[in-house]
Amino acid sequence: MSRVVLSIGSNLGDPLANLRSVVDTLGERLIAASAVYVTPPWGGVEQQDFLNATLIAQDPALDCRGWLRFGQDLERQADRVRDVRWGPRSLDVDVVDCDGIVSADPELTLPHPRAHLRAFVLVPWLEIDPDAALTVDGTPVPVRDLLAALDPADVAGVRRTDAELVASS
Ligand code: A4P
Ligand code: MG
Repeated sequence: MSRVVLSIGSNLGDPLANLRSVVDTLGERLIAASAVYVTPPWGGVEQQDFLNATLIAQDPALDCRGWLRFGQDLERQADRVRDVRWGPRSLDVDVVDCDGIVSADPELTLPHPRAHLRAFVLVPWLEIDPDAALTVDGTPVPVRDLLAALDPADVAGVRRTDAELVASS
């Protein structure tokens, strides 16, 4: 059993459909999905804006490595090509946090080593979990404090859209 926070992003192909593919595959395992946000590219590569969202999910049959593979399978299904680091992609699924585990394993670093620097992860996460905390340098820090420490221009650049990931019933 594990509870995971996933950050999903896309800026190639049909970005909204690519994000929805993750939610559709999660099905009943989805606990919460943020709104969809338009976000300027992070990391210095000139490219189109991204659509990003943050999800919380739970699966009795998956451990944290299982969640990494889950994300990688979906990236493959979205025909993701790995060429430029931090470059354009049809789908990126990052494991932000898994059961609060801390690990420096390069194959699955937990929490995600850059999540605390990224408004496009933290803003949607705070929307679905106002009490969320992330371990940074060994200390759990409220996500709202991490956001307050970021450049306000970066935070303001993360803009909520009306798009829904989960079909409203
Ligand atoms: N890996 C280690 N830890 C993790 C983790 N917690 N979650 C390993 C996911 N993967 C993890 O990833 C490279 C390796 O990281 C994998 O082998 C995996 O085992 P990758 O997906 O092949 O390569 P990448 O995604 O191009 O590299 P990287 O460094 O993971 O990039 P990021 O950090 O995912 O950043 N700007 C906006 N606005 N929105 C975005 O979504 N995304 C990126 C990608 C850059 N800029 C962005 C966005
Ligand atoms: Mg990635």
